[in-house]
Amino acid sequence: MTHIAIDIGASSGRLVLGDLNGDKLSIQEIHRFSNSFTLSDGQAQWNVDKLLMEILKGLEKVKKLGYENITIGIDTWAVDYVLIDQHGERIQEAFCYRDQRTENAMVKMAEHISMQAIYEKTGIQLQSFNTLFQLSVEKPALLEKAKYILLIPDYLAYRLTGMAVLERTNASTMQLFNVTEGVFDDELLTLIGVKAEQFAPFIDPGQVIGELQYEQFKAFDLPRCTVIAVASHDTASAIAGTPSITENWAYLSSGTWSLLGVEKMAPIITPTAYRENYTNEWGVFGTYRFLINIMGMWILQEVLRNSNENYELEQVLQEAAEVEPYLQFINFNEFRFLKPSNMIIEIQRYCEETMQIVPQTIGELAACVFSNLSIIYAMAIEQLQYMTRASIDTLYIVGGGSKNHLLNQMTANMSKRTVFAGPAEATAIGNILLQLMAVNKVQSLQEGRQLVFHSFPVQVFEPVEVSRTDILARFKQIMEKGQRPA
Ligand code: LFR
Repeated sequence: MTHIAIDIGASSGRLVLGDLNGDKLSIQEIHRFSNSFTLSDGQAQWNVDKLLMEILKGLEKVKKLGYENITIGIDTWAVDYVLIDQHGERIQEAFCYRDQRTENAMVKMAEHISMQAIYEKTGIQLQSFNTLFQLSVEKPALLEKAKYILLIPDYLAYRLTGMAVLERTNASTMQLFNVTEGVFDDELLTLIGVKAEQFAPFIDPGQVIGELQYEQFKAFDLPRCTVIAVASHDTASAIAGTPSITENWAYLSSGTWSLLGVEKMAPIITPTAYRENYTNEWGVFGTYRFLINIMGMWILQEVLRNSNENYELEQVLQEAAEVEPYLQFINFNEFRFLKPSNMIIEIQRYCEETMQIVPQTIGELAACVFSNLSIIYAMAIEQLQYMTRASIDTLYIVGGGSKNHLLNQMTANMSKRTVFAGPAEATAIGNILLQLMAVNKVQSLQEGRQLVFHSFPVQVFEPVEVSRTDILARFKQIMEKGQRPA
């Protein structure tokens, strides 16, 4: 039996084949495709039909390679959803969490319930794009028509199998559950005019969702395919696939977002966690991901896109390495960086407004992004240590961003911690691990992580002395003047 991870991020998707041979896991990318939200009438929406089509194309390639019998697991970003009517049809296109429709949703909801009360119930960070706030601005008539509200990976699994489920690691990001009891919060549901029955039944990672419905996809030459529930939230998969073999570790899942946190067996819901906006997302096997969302590689991706040049990462890193770092201090978690019309202009404007040197070249812009991300990461590690009252010695950076060796070194320096970087494909690997656990080829999360450590290269970055105190103080000065975060 062969296992295929279908891992779809905000900027690309891939089908990855996992092969367990003795005590080594190897992966092979079978199909890769681009993904992005599109603006139609100014609204940011996903093309979920294209995603389904790419999955089917990828599965055809799997069959062509001679694999007749497979399992698949699907993970994507969180919070976004599709409304399905009673005939199983989509009621409207899926909105992207970056769409501006939720810009004032938190302020509006605060007229009925305080943000702190929502946090205390759900343990989930307050982000204007969470499903709770997206549903609060949805047209009531559309919501009423919805038989099911399905998160994106659940929707894709539904299209493939006809089975509607609510996978648990992704479910908590909706901000509709009581974090400890794991049941819907009635007050929140009532506030947004949604009923608990409009969500499909829970499924845990490792359980079978269903078989692919071949009759519906006759035009495609597909293998026999069982769809398994994995950690369908990409961040949950990435953390499951983190090769953490030391004690006292934190993780940084570095993709479009940077998710920095620790794995806990219980949520941490304190005034500090609320103030600093740390979340307690449900992870695999009863774990909690206590983490903070940092704007991450999105900033670089947008800078590169707006530069209208086809830069390779290595070229950008080389140019950035030649520029003096820590020349500008920017809190990239401010709302203005969530979806500016032009990231380069937004960064330059910020620098002008705060009377800092304005970065111009791609090297200067990238150095500015990496400098500030390394500061934000270092500060988050200190906060985590304080809030968890546990020491953190090592940071595991996984995901595409772990290839950024310049930023890895800057992060080691600023945080004064050893950084282990890689694998870049931790999300797909975590997805495959859960499938291996479903078929009893791997027995525990710990065994899976050992397997990842021994199977994939992990690069070590040791900290080098920098004038850290001064840099941090200057960053904090800018933060105090700052605007509200996303
Ligand atoms: C990362 C991620 C984050 C989530 C954000 C929006 O891809 O899933 O965990 O906060 O996207 O869904």
